Amino acid sequence: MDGARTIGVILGGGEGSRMQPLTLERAKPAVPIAGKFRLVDLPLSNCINSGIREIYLLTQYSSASLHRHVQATYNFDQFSRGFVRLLAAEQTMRSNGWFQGTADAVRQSIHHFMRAEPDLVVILSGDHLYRMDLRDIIHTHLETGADVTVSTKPVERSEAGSLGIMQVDRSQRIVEFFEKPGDGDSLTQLRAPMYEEERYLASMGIYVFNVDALCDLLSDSRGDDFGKQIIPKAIRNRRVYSYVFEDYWKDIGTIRAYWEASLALTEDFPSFTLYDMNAPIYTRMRFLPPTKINHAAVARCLLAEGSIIDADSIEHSVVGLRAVVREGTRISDSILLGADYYGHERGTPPDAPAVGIGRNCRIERAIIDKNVRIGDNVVISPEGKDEVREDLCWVRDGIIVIPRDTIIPEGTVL
Ligand code: ADQ
Ligand code: ADP
Repeated sequence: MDGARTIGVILGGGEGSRMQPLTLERAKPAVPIAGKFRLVDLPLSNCINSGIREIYLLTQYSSASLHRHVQATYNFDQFSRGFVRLLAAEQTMRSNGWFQGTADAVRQSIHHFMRAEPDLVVILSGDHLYRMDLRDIIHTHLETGADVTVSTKPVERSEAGSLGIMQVDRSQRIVEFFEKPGDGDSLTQLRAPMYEEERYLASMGIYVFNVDALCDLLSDSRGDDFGKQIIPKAIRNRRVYSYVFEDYWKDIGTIRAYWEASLALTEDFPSFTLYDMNAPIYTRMRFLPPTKINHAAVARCLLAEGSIIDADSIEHSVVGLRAVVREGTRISDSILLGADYYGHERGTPPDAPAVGIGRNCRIERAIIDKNVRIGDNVVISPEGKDEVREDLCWVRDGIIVIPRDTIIPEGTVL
């Protein structure tokens, strides 16, 4: 890494409340994406493909599911010094045992990283869909002699209000930063000077810090968030530069963003490709059989392995691992997260439908979480519904979500 010893620190997620019910029983980084991966596989793969093999993953709560996934997937061979270490808030107990924000998460865990004696600390978010060669930002960081480099992306006005927006001088040094300025007039003054149309330079929440600068900025206990306090403070006292990233990048912190980004992967030529074998996305090896389509009209779909499909039609959808869809069922604009097993599991009521989706169902604009059992003739659609939070379904952002392990009896109309 240009001679600098670099570690990666992934912010594994706060409460994840905007992703509920998907995050009711699992940490946000463990949320499945693209049928077979988990969100955390993206920053982890970016680190590994960029030669960063000492990685810390900070989580608010140590979910068993995240542990299993990381331990089963990221085992480096004994001759490389690589590891992925999970650090959960409760292990570093402050008064209430929770990280107060992104910077506080790093502050409370920093003593673990310092043992690795890094020169540079790359801080990444756990809920972004993108592919980035981190060697490029590190190279820029070293070349400019920055204390901190913020990865930035030019965005339209419609997106700018909810991101950290900055102004740079000719040398790309950041001179002003406004965390989530909203839609007000202040935005007009922030237009990115080097872009012709109305575009703004947004922080991607990805930072490279010289280790001394990071320790110093976190040393007093003021400022629990990078965006709100630490980056503005760094701009006042330190050399902070922007590194512009022009490729695909999406923050997928809400149900809507998750649904849109997932379905965008089914386009003929998606903006984010899963097929770049120079920088593959790693995940757990499962040794599943191929997906079997007995009967179905399938178009614009991602199908993960181990599924059995007898449907009438599946369109513009993502079908996860071990999904079972039975005869006559029509699915569109939906994400099925699949299942951990086939058929009946011990402990489920004997008269409950088998795991998967029954016959002659209609499912649209839905996210069906794992191990859901849907009987025959069920209709699932968000059409005409406002926000709902019930046992059988949640409706958020115009999408209907069926929580994990839910049993939906035959004939139910949701
Ligand atoms: P947000 O994404 O809104 O803005 P934040 O909610 O602080 O910032 O989360 C950043 C990342 O850290 C996310 O992956 C989140 O899950 C994780 N995280 C949040 N709280 C955490 C905690 N207590 N412990 C561990 N992880 C936690 C930030 C920047 C903006 C920038 C956007 C780009 O502040 O300036 O524009 O990212 O997405
Ligand atoms: P999720 O994607 O919903 O977070 P989990 O990670 O909990 O799912 O489950 C993934 C895999 O781990 C499945 O194969 C499941 O059967 C298995 N599994 C679930 N609970 C346990 C457990 N307590 N011990 C061992 N394996 C488990």
